[in-house]
Amino acid sequence: MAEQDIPSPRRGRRSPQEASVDPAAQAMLAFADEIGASTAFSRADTLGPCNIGAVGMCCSLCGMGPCRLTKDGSTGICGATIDTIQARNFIRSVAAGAAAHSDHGRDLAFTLKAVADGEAEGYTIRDVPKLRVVASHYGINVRDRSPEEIAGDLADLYLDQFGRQQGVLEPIGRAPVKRRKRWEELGVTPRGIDREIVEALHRTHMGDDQDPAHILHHAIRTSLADGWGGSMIATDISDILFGTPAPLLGEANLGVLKDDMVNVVVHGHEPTLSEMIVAASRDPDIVEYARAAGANGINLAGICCTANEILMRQGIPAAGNFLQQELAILTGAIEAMVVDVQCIMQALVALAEGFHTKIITTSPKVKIKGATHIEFDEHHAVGIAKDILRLAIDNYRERGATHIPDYRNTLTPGFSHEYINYMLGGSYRGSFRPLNDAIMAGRIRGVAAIVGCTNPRIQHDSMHTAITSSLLQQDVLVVETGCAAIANAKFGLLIGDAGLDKVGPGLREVCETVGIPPVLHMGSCVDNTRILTVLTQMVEEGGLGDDIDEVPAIGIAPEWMSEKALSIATYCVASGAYVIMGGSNPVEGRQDKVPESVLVADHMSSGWNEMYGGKLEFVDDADEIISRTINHIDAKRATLGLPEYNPTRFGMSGDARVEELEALPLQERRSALYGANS
Ligand code: NFS
Ligand code: SF4
Repeated sequence: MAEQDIPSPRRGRRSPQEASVDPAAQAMLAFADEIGASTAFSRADTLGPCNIGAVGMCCSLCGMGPCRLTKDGSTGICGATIDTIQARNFIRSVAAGAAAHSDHGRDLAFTLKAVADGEAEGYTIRDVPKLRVVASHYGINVRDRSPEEIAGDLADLYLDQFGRQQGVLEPIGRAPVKRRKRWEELGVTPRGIDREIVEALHRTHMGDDQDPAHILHHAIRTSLADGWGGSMIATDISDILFGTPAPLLGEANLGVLKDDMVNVVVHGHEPTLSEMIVAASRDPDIVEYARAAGANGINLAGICCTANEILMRQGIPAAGNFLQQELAILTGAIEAMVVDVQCIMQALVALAEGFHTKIITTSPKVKIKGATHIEFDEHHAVGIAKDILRLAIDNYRERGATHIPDYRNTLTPGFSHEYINYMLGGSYRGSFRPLNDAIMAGRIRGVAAIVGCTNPRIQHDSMHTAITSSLLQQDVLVVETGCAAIANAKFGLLIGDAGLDKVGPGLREVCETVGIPPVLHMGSCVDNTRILTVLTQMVEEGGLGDDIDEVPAIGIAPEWMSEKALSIATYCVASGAYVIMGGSNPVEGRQDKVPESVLVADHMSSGWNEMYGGKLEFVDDADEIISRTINHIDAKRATLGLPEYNPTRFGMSGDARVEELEALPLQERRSALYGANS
């Protein structure tokens, strides 16, 4: 068919199958075409990325520009070189990402403080043991004191981390000793969270820091203030207030929406509001109010990291990841989409106008023109949550036809580092020993953290699922957070033994013995700090080196899009990890004929590798990511003197052998078990 003959909505556009590998998303994209609705997918098709900006060859930091450095040797009006521009753009992204995570941590610290002071109705300290463990890290007296007293001190200490001017950020003390020493020697130990972020902005104002390596050095420090600062604070306090996750049963994908119920989708990041909405949705008065409106009750579901927060603590289903926020609206089944901060598309409001769905913004920091704003305040959370639900219920009668795609899968999320420790050894001898032993013996080849977003420029979920499946077959244990975890949950890789036939024999044996899925869902994106903690505990357990950069582990964000992902990547590198980002490469642009040019991409890979034992690379091909991952893991094994990975060494897993035997006729089974003469 000639281009001009293709019916207009499809011209120059990917088919639903090309746009996503998720059948639910495909169904909704087909429906979007049918009704002529625009989505991020269709907009990505019609609006190609700027080929200058995408590769970091454009600066817009002052009014003399924007300057496009497309010619070899060209500079900005001020003389800024391409390397300076790339380093400046990069650190600005890291600063924005670190700010987003850390401001989320700050708000949780304020909530903890309000709870300690008895000023936050509805909230309690649900995990007192964790509160005591965390407070003890910082030398806060936990003996003979009430949880509220301890929480008050911890909240003060955490709030103090943001405005600190000097010294060392306190949570840094939780990193391995060798790592902390290295940071100190290199001068990247963060002082105060806000200070590092502000300094990143100051340094990149027109006419400041113009040495690319020097700028990138501060990018490391800024990111550390996120990973070992703001994000870690967010994870700690979320666990203390809402409970440390442990495995439970959940569901993921758009099929969790219900035709006969009031569907309320919570989308964004902070658990403070979503936890209250969960509680309010179980309130008998609210349930009765929903029934009076003719519905069979209230059905809550999450999108993005809010989904992860309430999925792993409350078992509330996830309707989808980042790219499914618009697709959820298209079902016509959502009475209210309640959003707080981060990863919320402005397009939701215009899209929702075609349906009855109300978009409700709740954060004092985030308003969207045309949305309903009901401001959240942790001092009156219960009442606000109920108001929001009543509004949703009142909207139920406005609902028209629905198109809920019947796809969902079960998963077992909730693998906090505390739970991993417990599951490997039980209450009395909880430890990482069995994990370390399995890696040392080669049953588990290594560990990969697959994290981050989905991005409409990449076939939705395709890289996440392809890389995860391949690594599992090669006996790599996979831990996941964020939208990556939701992606693989939808494909059934996060549930008990369902996916074990697709897993290598050594890893399968470990999963069967311990009773875990081969992919461990560790939470939201701020919870990537749980991965830092696991790596630290693996190092402290012994046998895998004495610093994080020696562990056969890797971090991968195959479909990244947000600046938070760049901050996470940078703090993981600074902590000693090899990190591969799929998709677009913001430091790709080069001027090959500039001899003195310090190429930013090279600095992030070989330069940082020398300094931190970790490196950052952008690779857009799934097979290439897989082969670099395996090579890296095997090289780390070799350096540690561990036996070379051999998939046949341990034979089949016990369960796989049983299955094989059961398939044999009785006589053959006997001889296989007891020898030919039996
Ligand atoms: Ni992470 Fe969570 Fe998803 Fe990306 Fe956005 S939801 S904080 S940034 S898109 S993984
Ligand atoms: Fe151009 Fe320099 Fe201004 Fe950037 S800072 S826009 S390179 S003049």
